[in-house]
Amino acid sequence: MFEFKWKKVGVIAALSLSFVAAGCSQEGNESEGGASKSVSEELEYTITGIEPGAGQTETNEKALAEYESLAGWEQETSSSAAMLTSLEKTIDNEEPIIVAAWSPHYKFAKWDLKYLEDPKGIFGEAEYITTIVRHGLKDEMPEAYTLFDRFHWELADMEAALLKAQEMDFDFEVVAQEWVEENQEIVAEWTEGVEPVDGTSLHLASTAWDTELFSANVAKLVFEQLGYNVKLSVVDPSVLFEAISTGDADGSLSPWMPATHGAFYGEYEGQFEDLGENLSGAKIGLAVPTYMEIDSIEDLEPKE
Ligand code: PBE
Repeated sequence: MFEFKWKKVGVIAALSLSFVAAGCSQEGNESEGGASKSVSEELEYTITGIEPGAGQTETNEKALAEYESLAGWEQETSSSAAMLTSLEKTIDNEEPIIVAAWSPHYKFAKWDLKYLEDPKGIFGEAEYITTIVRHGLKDEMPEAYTLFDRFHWELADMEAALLKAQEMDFDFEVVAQEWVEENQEIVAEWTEGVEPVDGTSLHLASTAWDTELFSANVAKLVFEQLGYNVKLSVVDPSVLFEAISTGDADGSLSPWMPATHGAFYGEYEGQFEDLGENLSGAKIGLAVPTYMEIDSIEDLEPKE
């Protein structure tokens, strides 16, 4: 299993995006005949997606397959950082864009965005983030199991932490450190009655999106406070489910359900234990800047 620094990935993604952006200048919104182009035409029937391995990338493909209005459309995948760079540039120029979006995420605080209505319910109503642990953890590491079971964030707290991270160059170790210092009451509730351990190894798996990097780094600190020696692996969702199912990793606070990671969850169901949600009120979908006049996925036009 590999580990990597998110910041580095962000920089590489942003660099590769600037090549793409330099290579293709936006066309004006007049077609050759002089008639106004439709939004769909201006978008070149393309949705700006994120990582190929993201749960949402699959869900977007499902939407492309099931909406007649999206027939012939494509999803351009790259990375979340590249998507955000594109979004920022496009908004600066007041041009149209449709992005893979999810919340909680700072993009909704930073820019005026709206989710497109999804009458077919492909993206589901609301998502929650759940905690999963490997089979056997309860008997072998009951203290760790109790902590995994107790971790929980209020949506507003999570949103505040993500905004802060954005201002702090996404240094989630520091953001988590500060959150733990400022929220000792919550940490005390989580750790109440849990016996400290003496250097027991614990392997935490996380995906690389902001919410999860925050919760995983907080969990790591809390486990460390109790004497655990924590290894944190940041991996793709498919690898994460596999790692918990094989027992390679002990637990994770990362899966988004029911829509985002439902397929991975189903594939490994029965091979891990689900301890229930650690955050509710999440959402995924397709979003556009509010200056765009469309409101629904069905307002788009299929490619001829
Ligand atoms: N996300 C954010 C992830 C999970 C968290 C929605 C981009 C995904 O699609 O896998």
